[in-house]
Amino acid sequence: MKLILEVPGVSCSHCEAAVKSEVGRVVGVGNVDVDLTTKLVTVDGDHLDLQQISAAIDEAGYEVVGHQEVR
Ligand SMILES: [Cu+2]
Repeated sequence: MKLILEVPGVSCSHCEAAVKSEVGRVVGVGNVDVDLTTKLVTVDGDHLDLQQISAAIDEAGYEVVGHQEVR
């Protein structure tokens, strides 16, 4: 499955690295893509937990303002 999260706070490669690092530690996460233009974080993996992923993004210092799940 895939989770697409709206994270308006990401603005540069440092933000991208911070988000990828924190989200990458969440169980089940395979790939993490951060689009700095659209401000969308796309997470691929198995049995992804939205709460855990949101918490990881929060931990990195950013806020999730919306999400979409693609199966
Ligand atoms: Cu930045």
